[in-house]
Amino acid sequence: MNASGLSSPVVARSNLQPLFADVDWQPVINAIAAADKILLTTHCNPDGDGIGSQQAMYDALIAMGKNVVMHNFDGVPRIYSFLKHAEQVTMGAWQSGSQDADLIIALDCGAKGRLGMADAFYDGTQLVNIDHHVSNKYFADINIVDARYCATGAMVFDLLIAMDIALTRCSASAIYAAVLTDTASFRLSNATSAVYRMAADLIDAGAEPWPITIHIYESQPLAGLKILKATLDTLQLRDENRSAWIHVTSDMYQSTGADVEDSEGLIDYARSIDGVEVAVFIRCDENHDNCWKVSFRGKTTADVGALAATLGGGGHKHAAGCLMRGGFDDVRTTVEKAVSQILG
Ligand SMILES: [Mn+2]
Repeated sequence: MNASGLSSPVVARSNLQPLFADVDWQPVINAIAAADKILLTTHCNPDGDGIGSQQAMYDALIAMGKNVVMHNFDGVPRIYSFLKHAEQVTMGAWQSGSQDADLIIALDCGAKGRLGMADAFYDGTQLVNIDHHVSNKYFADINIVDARYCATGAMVFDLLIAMDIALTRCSASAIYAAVLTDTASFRLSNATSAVYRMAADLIDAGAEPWPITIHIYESQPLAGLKILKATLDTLQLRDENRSAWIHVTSDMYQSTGADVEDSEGLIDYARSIDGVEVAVFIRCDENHDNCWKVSFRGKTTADVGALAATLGGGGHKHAAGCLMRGGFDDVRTTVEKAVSQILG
């Protein structure tokens, strides 16, 4: 996709309908108007919604002539680096005083800790929280939290309309990427008719569905397929075939040349099996020995968020996780017991 150099509005603003006309964006609009320098950020281990929302906001704010910077603790995943302003994102831990923004806008982030910055980082800086997670902690000075939205990117769509900022090919593509990923390619129940209408507006503004899909879903490195193969070899079913288990050890990362990003989404294969209610993915923590990241996915009735909470983690009903320490066999046994209990 060639998104560069095309910033002229394609869709007349007056033609755009917000998804939800009752959201009061005025506090955010006022904060943006008053700010000299704005920092846009999203959660650790960012997904397409976090990155897409950030990219679209950046595009809109620089069009307004604002001084804007972007910083994510974990930067931008490779598959979203095609978005026009991705290279502007800085990454890593920032210490107190290392940013001089007077307004921070956190996008798609349910809790302050998930931004990955020390608390001192925010000293004296106004914080805005724009998010669609039902579990949002309302951690900011201004909180626009609305779980009716399928994606934070869809909230940015409505904010741009409220600010009377036209969509560009760049912002439309970024919002499309956000919505594409958070609706599982417009397949989840959050993909309402209004979301499809918004997608049509985005396409009219220059978002190209297939090139964007190629970047996000059809550009896997070979190592990604190798880790998929190795991981599927670990597949086991338990609990009368209602739980599916896969894992990745550090040896498997080394022998395939894959990294953590390559193993994102592998758990979906485990969940996809007919009759499986809970999928479990255990992978080594790349930074710590004897430390394991355990991900859970539920399909229908099982509440894996509650399950993860019993193991010291958390999340949503159908997607959750926890961090566990110890040898693989011990961790696995502990998790097996917890899963068997909720599948009772
Ligand atoms: Mn999201």
